[in-house]
Amino acid sequence: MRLDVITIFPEYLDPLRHALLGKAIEQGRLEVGVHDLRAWATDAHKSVDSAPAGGGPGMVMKPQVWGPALDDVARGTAPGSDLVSALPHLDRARHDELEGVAAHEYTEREEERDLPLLIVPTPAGKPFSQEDARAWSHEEHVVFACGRYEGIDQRVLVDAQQRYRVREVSIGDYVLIGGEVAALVIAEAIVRLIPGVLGNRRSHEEDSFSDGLLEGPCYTKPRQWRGLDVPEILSSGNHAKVDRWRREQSLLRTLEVRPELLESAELDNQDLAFLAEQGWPRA
Ligand code: 6GU
Repeated sequence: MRLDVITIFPEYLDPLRHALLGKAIEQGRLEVGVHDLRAWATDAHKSVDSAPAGGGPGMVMKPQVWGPALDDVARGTAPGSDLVSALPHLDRARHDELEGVAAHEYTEREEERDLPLLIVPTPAGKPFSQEDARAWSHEEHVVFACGRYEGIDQRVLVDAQQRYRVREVSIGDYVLIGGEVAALVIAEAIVRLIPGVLGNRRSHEEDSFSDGLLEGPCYTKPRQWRGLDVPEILSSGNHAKVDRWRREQSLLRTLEVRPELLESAELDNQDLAFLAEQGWPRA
């Protein structure tokens, strides 16, 4: 996967090079480019924003700057692009040609294949979900457009929609200063699902949300710590009983903190019987 971010605060994206994402870059499974939007500003002051049409507080990011920035970055011809990996963009392997990466069906039209997915983090977007992360982990090229101030002139998005697949997404019901931190959140959620990036495949099959439930508690050695015991069942050696206990812990936790998730979770008769003992569903 190639991942590009356009921002007026490139240093904000430094964490992309670290830890999990840094490992994916080293493995050749990920290339990252961070681009300073000001490189596309044309006036002497390198301004990227101006007063909102119709008046009001704040500033709006200018279409004349964003338009060419997106076009260059989408095409892989961005000047001054801060390449984090040395792999050249144009003769890169498709992600499904990389070792250990399963091929997947391309459902997009032939001519759209090489067009990037454009993600625009905004509190006015659709809620970003684990399902989105799973789908987007199969993309070859993802571009994040990080807006600051009051936002980006809407015509940039309308224009981009004619060529790219544009997704305006929010990471939660609160307001951030700009899209940078949200881009980091979304990038991490996507990249960890690229085959081979997380060592243990089972560990994301068991993630919270993968089955629509929250994960229950986990324990390790020692068996007793500060007077607190690891639940006895976990030392029983009975895998079926351990699995059932974990499932019930997961159901209990979901019932306690996110009961609305139970409405759409996949529950079997055993789950329903257990939840009934807990008084769910209520009346
Ligand atoms: Cl994606 N961007 C900004 N600026 N604020 C947010 C957000 C995104 N999601 C929640 N708040």
